[in-house]
Amino acid sequence: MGFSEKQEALVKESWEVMKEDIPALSLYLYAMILEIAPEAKGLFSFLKDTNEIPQNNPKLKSHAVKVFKMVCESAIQLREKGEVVVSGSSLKYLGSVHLQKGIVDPHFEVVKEALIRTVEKAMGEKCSEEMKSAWSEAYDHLAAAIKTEMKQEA
Ligand code: HEM
Ligand code: ISQ
Repeated sequence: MGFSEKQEALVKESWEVMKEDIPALSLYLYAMILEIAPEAKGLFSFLKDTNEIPQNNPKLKSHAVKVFKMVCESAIQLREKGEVVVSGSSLKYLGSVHLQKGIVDPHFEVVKEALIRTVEKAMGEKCSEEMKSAWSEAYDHLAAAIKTEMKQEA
C-alpha cells in the first residue's frame, strides 16, 4: 500500500507541534520505552547507570530528536519516492551502531509503540487512528531499512 499525501500531511502536522516541546517529549519517549521494556535500560549508555532518566543529557535528547526527525523524513520520502532513502553512509552507520548495541527485531516493536504513545501524548485530542497509523507505517519502513543494513553487516 502506498503512502498518501494525507498520511504525509498527518506526520508533518504532528511533528510541527512536537517540535515545540522537544525536551519533554524526548524524556517521554525514553520513559515509554522503559515502561514497555524495562530491560532496554541497559542498552543506552546514558541510562544504564542511573535509576532515573537524566533530565539534561544532551546526547539523550539529540538521539531522540533524530528518531523523530528520521521517521518524519521517511514519511516524506515514502510519499515522494515510494521508498525510504537515508543517505547511504548514514544508514550504514545506523545499521552498525544498532548491531553493535545488540538491538534485535522485538526492540523495534518496543520503540514503535513508545513512539506512537509519544505522538498521542503530544497531540492529545488532535491525535487520531489515522495519524498513528501514518507514523507507524513511516517507522516500519525506516526500521526495515536499518534492519537490512544490520543483516548485511552481521
Ligand atoms: C543510537 C536512531 C531504533 C537503541 C541511535 C542513534 C540514532 C538512532 C540516530 C545515534 C547514533 C549516533 O549518533 O551515535 C534510531 C532509529 C531507529 C532506532 C531511526 C528506528 C527506526 C532503535 C531500537 C533500539 C535502539 C529499536 C532498541 C531499543 C539504540 C541505542 C543506541 C542508538 C542503544 C546507542 C545509544 C548510546 O549512545 O548509548 N539510534 N534508532 N535504536 N539506538 Fe537507535
Ligand atoms: C532509538 N535509538 C536511539 C535513541 C532513541 C531514543 C528514544 C527512542 C528510541 C531511540
